[in-house]
Amino acid sequence: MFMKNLKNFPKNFLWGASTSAYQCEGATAEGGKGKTIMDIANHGDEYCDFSVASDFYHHYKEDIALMKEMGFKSFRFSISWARVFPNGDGKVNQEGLDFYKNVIKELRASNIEPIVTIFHFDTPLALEEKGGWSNRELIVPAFEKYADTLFQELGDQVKYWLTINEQNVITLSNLKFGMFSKGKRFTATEAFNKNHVMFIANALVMANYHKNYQKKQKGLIGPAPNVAPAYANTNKPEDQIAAMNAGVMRNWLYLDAYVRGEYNPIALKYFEDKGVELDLRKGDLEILKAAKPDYIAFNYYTSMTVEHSDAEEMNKVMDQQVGFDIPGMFRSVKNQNLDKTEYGWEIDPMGLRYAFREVHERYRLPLLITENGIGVRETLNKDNTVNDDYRIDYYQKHIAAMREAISEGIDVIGYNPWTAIDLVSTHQGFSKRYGFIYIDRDEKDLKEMKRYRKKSFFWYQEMIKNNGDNIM
Ligand code: BGP
Repeated sequence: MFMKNLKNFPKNFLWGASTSAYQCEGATAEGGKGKTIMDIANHGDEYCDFSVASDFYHHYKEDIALMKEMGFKSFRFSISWARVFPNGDGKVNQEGLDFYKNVIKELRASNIEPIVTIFHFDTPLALEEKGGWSNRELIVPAFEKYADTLFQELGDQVKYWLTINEQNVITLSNLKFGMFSKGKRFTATEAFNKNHVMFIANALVMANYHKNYQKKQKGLIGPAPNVAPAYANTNKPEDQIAAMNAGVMRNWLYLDAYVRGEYNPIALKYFEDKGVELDLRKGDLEILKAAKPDYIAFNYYTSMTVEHSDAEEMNKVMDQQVGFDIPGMFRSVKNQNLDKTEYGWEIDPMGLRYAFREVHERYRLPLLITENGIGVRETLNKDNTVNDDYRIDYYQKHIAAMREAISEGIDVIGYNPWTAIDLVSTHQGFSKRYGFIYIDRDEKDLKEMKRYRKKSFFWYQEMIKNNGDNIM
């Protein structure tokens, strides 16, 4: 876009795409799977639930064949905790484990590197009913055991592990919408203590992998937050401080704990001022310090633009994914310089380069994109395809920005946008489509669930064939 002398993408760059279990698998009551909080989520009559989704559970071979045809080098997907441990704890469900073994076998046979997320939003219901991430004594050992089982059973075939998807979005949603708790909003003390429990669980799992598996299995492990750069709305100094605050509360609080094993001091000051009582126990900081990720995976959709605010109440902006303002620290506003998707998410390819630079400056670890994409209402045209030129344009610009970051010397190891196949959006049903592959179903009418290649399918295929050399 703006740069001379672009570097090429590395030779073994992981070009692929992403999904998550509850959004694509369906078969929620098959194969011995237990219920998760997503199985009882209800986002209104207008939208479908997650019970059938893209029926990946029954179509995985066909879907992986299409990924192979596109030339994927990697595929990032998540394991449903309740498929492996129906109650979240207790006895392993062999049938559930076998499903993932088969998926991984199919990927390996297609020369596609599996990138596996251990936890992507879908807490087993049996654990949630006993407090979920608020019940540290219950959930931390259960999560450790679940992850350890995956390392033991799948670790010889998996080289890229991701611990927790978007812990920052979970925490900020708990504060603002209660997205993962049937609309129950948590107090700041509750939300940040759940978050702390996740930090501990994440660190213990990473440390276990490093100590007991890494040498033999030669894999890497890291977290997968959602990173959004924060811009100040004006050059007023107080807006610049607000942007720094937003960066901390949206990104660095989480990454500082994962990578440096410490709480960000600005976040601690906020906790103090707001009366957030963190249940920090003896030995916790040692646990955090003892674990350091091998790489940082992050999801990037958009940036945020903010200004100073003394407000006590949450900003009511809901048409923007990143309207996660924190009263007293920053307030999100619209960025007049950016276009938006039809769902109101600002499109900011240069923000991706900005995010790469910030994360690289702070942590100096290899970086992997695990989500990036555009959600659009789409229909199949008469030729059985979708002319999704907007998606091609979106990816073209984001990949160009990533190439610029690589040219600036940043170690980026792969790009796995959202998503390979159409699937159910986290809270806006099946009509919000993100895939390279169209799945012919409506919100309620499942039709035959046939798969069709969108125009972007062929564009991505060509791009991967050229290893991104044609993107600038
Ligand atoms: C991320 C989640 C994904 C996915 C994506 C798109 O936050 O990790 O699971 O849902 O956003 O969001 P949505 O489905 O709301 O459009």
